[in-house]
Amino acid sequence: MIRTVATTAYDDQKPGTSGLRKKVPHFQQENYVENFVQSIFDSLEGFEGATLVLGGDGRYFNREVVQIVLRMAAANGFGRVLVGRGGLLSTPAASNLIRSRGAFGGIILSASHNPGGPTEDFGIKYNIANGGPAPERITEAIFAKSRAITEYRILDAPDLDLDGTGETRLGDMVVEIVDPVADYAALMERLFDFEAIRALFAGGFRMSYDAMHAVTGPYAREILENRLGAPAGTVLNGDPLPDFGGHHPDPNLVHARELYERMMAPGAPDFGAASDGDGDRNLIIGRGIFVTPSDSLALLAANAHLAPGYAQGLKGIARSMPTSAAADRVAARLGIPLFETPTGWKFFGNLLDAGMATLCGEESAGTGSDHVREKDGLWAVLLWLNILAARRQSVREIVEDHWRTFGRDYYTRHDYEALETEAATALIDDLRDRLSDLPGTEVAGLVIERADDFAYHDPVDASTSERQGIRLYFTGGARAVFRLSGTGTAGATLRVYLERFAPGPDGLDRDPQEALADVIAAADAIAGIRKRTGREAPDVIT
Ligand code: VG1
Ligand code: CO
Repeated sequence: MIRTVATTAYDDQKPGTSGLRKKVPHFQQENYVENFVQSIFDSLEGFEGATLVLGGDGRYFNREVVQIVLRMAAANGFGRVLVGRGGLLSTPAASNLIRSRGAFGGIILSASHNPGGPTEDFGIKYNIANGGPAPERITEAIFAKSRAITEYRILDAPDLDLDGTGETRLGDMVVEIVDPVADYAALMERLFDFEAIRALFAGGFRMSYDAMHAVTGPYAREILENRLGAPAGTVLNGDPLPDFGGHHPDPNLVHARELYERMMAPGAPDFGAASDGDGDRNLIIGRGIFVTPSDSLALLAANAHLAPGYAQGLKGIARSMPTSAAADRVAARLGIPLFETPTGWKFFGNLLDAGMATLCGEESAGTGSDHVREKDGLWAVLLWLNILAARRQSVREIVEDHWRTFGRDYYTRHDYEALETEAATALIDDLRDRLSDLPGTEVAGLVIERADDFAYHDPVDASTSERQGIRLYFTGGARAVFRLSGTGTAGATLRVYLERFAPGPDGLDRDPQEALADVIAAADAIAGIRKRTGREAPDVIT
């Protein structure tokens, strides 16, 4: 029986950089999930009888919300829901399923790299038919609906058993439980030279892949160990856990510390990698060398032709604005366009759909291509493996060769987490107010040449997105960018992105913090970070 339930609107269901993210107890408020899911459906048209893809990263509350979404999808008229076994789907695997099965859209349950557990984070995101995150036009409509909602529709039915595969029915709707890994692994086999990678492993190449007790464990075991012949034990922390073992499933030098130390120790494996909670980010570490995500994007672009899926070359490269200019140099060399977009994968969708870009990347350890419409952690790891198999050089040799060819973009990001929202907002607002006065200012030995607040004009649909980050360009080519995170769930997080280009051939092997010391000092002096936040140092440096 379909029930229409009266409900009261919440005023805080505004999707951020990547969906709605809140603490679990917040989501557990009466009808909070139902309101948001109904608001998604109410923002869409024409899904009667159509297919919805559903899955999440397995974090605490995933299973309960899967059951709610299933009953609501049935009550709202979907014809079929494809759900990953156990309610699991990595974000890129969900994107692939939406595309390959011609679904109307998908609901992905994840708070990505944020911790999980009864008092930690949860998230809900809607993806459209191209497999990508809903564009701002839709997320704004969802928010508007959520503020005015008065009722939702749900089917009265017991919970479904999600732990087998196959079809069942929920009212008039078919629920198809699929193996979350199979289609995704098949897609990877089409893009990469699995023969060559198998030969690499057979020759004694050693790798450590840290799945961080998050969703990629089963994917990595199947692809790396079963299909590519990497020795058992290559995948570490491979069982998804609702609380990620109590850690942050965030593949950076702070939260993937163990992997980092393993890769820096004597006798380290040849290659280290990790992914995040929902499987869309990647961390790449060679023996004794960390590859910054911005460099990784540039390197992948310069070498992508070595993988069968990209042998035809790239149409263009897109990167988020705070990502370093390393990829720009590769685009220039290849004679292809480079697009600079706001932070968040939703801005790449139009470029990918229009065939204007093939590779995309963000400084936050996200890289991907036109094979899906999300960033894709394992995809990046496999492209690296394909390149290593083709070039038969170490990660260090490949990175240093890249720097010699293109120069090096020294890069770091400093995060100040859980700040008082008012102080953080004031810091940004104040910078914005001073933008026109800043050029010509000298600080920490650097002179500001240009300052602006990034606005993006989408070349495909002509939409505009403003206030996407304050940029300061210094004479000599250094840059500092300031923006507030749109994924946090506690207070505000200030991100400060710092970079400087070194053309080489000398000075290519400095420590980034040291190479950027004056830019860091200038950023602090101009924005008054320490003074305004009361913090002496960033919480996370990547
Ligand atoms: C962060 C990253 C951004 C990424 C987003 C979602 O956003 O900076 O590059 O696209 O997370 O990634 P923000 O607004 O906190 O800076 V994920 O892996 O959390 O879906
Ligand atoms: Co993620």
